[in-house]
Amino acid sequence: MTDGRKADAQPAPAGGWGALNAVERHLSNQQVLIKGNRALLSMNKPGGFDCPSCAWPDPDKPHFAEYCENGAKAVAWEATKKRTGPEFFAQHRVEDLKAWTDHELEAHGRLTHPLRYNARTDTCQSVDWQTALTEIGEILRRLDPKRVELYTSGRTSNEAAFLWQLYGRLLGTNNFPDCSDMCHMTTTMALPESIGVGKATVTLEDWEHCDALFIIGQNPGTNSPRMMGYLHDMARRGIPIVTFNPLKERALLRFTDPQNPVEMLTGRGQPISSNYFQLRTGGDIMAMQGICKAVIAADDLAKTNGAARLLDLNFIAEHTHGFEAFADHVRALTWEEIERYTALTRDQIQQAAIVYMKAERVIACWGMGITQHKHGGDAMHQILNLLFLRGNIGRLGTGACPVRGHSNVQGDRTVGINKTPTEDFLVNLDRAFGFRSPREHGHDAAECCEAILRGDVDAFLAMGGNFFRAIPDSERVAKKVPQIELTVHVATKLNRSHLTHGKQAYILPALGRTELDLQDGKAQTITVEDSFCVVHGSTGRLAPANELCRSEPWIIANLAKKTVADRAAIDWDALILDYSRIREKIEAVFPDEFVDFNARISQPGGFRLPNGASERKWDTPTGKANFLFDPDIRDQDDDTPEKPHLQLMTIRSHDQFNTTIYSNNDRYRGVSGERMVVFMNDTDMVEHGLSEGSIVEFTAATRDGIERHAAGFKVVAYDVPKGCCAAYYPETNALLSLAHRDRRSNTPAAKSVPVIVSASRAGTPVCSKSEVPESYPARPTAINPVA
Ligand SMILES: Nc1nc2c(c(=O)[nH]1)N[C@H]1C(S)=C(S)[C@@H](COP(=O)(O)OP(=O)(O)OC[C@H]3O[C@@H](n4cnc5c(=O)[nH]c(N)nc54)[C@H](O)[C@@H]3O)O[C@H]1N2
Ligand SMILES: Nc1nc2c(c(=O)[nH]1)N[C@H]1C(S)=C(S)[C@@H](COP(=O)(O)OP(=O)(O)OC[C@H]3O[C@@H](n4cnc5c(=O)[nH]c(N)nc54)[C@H](O)[C@@H]3O)O[C@H]1N2
Ligand SMILES: [Mo]
Repeated sequence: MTDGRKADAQPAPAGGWGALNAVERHLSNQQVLIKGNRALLSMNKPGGFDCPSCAWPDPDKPHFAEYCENGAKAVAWEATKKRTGPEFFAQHRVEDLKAWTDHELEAHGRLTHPLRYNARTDTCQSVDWQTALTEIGEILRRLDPKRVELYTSGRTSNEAAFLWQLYGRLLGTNNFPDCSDMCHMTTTMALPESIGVGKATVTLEDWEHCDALFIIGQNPGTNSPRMMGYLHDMARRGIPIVTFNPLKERALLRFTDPQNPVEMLTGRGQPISSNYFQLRTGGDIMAMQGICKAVIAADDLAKTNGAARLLDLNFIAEHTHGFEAFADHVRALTWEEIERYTALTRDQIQQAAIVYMKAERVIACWGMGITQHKHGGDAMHQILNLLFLRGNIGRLGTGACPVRGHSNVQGDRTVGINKTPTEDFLVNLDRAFGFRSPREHGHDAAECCEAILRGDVDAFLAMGGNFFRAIPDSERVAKKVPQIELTVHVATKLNRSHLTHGKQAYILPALGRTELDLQDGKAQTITVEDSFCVVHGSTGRLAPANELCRSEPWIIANLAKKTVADRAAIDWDALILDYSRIREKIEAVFPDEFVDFNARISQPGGFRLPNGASERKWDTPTGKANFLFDPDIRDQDDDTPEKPHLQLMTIRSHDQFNTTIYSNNDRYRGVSGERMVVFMNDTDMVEHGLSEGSIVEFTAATRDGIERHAAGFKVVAYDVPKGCCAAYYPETNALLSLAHRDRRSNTPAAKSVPVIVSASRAGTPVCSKSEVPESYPARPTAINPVA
């Protein structure tokens, strides 16, 4: 059921007792109360393990309990006592398991044995490691490497990712689809056009010194909850926090710090955003340009009046390129069009501009609300333009702050998971390992899906993740997977991608980050890179889920021995007996970034990778920071704000980590016990003849001749701008067209899926397996299954 989910003026604060209670509940649901609590205390500390949840950085001096509610859920989920072993698979045919929900599949527990699919019985059966790896190796040796895809999800460590890319290149391919291709790839591609690097320019020290913060299209209360500690502290110090988000996200309105006794006792919480601008989805380009227009107008006036200037003229002159053209562009925009595109008023934009102009040191953060749009990169450029106006980059307390998702998604890229590797990198790799890497560019996630649809993929190998569930057009792609010769998934928990299998299929059980990884009797340390480019070590402590679980580096090395042993003289055993040898190789391939790698990971807090823009060194073709804009693009998705359809944002609930669904609740949005909901604006509901609780279906309004449908969503009245609505991912992924994506990076435009919403027709099945239910089931089993 749902409760007062309409975000009113005084919503209950996020965090607080609700968060603490949730931690205990999730630990006890997984039967790991004592073990889990102890594990949590060593999380994000020197000598402990890195939180497997998000990529928010660890402070040099961690708190006693340096974890958050959602980090605790991630640990409990991994440390669970529940198991999914061979007996389970003997009892359940794969076809039957497809009817289980995402939650049910993973909640059954940790995978314990290597498994091989048996087509005759339609079950997965236990197989010993050497047999599995030998068979996989033999199949791969027969295949054309250009038709092999190696997927990486962002929990994979630097060490494993480095071996994974090495293995792929020894096989002969650069096909490295990666979860970041659906995430911050927009940032990786667009940010360097502005400033020469594709990563955050800020450090935690900058966070401590900034005096105004802009949060654009990001929901930290759920997705990077440790960021809330900083927001809470800033808000208490009176530092303005300006939020742009179509949804009123509760933690950005008011938050109770669980470590603050007074707030915990009074239950009042701290207001977080000083200004909350509920813009239309896709309206960020014009919102940012509107603020720039107001700042430039104020500066023009100051110049006329001989008053103190508002722009940082020195920075603009010395460090930037293209200012005049940009200034002329925003001067020429009319307020009428800015209001129309953003659904904000001129006055609201002026308020944001005033906050910006009053501040000496500004940081701007963004997340999926910016990156997952057709013109996401163009929106990002406008955020950077705003920062440039007053020199808010490369100076203490200022900078660009994309907040990445998975805990090591950034590191995986840094160490070579890249479909378009540079020649310099390949030369170093070839020299370090004595072979010649393929030069032909490979596939990203979208291109991998297209290749599957064309029938051009013979093997799909996944290092973690839930690819066939997380991708756009998930149903269309999944239908083609059975034609693939070989699918292999290295995983901790069973998910829908494993059931979406090729002709020959294997599931290989991996150790999680929290677990002790013993090689040659010695505990191994892996490394990760956080969102602020800091690399540090992580050493698992918990007892492995099963003695047959293997570390990702072990699995890759042993697979390599069975597949590519003859292609280069690499002592794979030596590399995995001591991971510091893998790091020596990483250093050899990336001598500038990883100098003294092994020595530096033992220093508290790790070390920061070089970042030119944070020192005002601009590695761009102009040698400057570039003011970029495209005069023809005013909206992140289409050319006009008046659309015949609704723009659907596909978002995360508070109780999920991507496709991992911890529960069907979304505490901060007042939803409990269900995920098949759509958040709609009152006026849109009336115009569609709908009311609270109506059951609706979506038809994608993409004009590519392909029909895309999803049914069985219950309408929830919500404070969201007219024309926009929201529903959860991955239940909506079948609606996304593969072609609807950021034009630079191919990142799916998951935050603005054009949809037509209609009441479920009588007799139309809500889901493929059941009739329209009287009251909506708490377990929406088999709704919109992938295969
Ligand atoms: N607990 C938990 N933590 C996570 C994850 C998780 O699923 N659960 N996922 C991890 C991953 S991989 C990632 S990438 C991050 C994702 O973290 P976020 O970047 O926070 O991702 P989302 O929740 O998908 O969307 C962010 C916000 O964008 C807003 N939004 C939608 N469209 C627009 C728009 O057009 N403009 C603006 N300004 N805002 C818009 C939405 O209302 C939402 O609040 O979190 C990571 N951390
Ligand atoms: N519509 C829509 N689609 C989206 C998004 C959206 O906002 N809207 N967001 C996109 C984003 S930002 C991302 S990052 C992708 C996420 O896509 P993925 O990274 O592919 O998906 P996850 O759900 O994070 O993967 C969960 C699985 O990872 C496995 N796993 C967990 N820990 C480990 C480990 O330590 N080792 C190994 N080997 N396996 C492990 C478990 O089996 C688990 O089932 O989805 C994208 N898809
Ligand atoms: Mo992500």
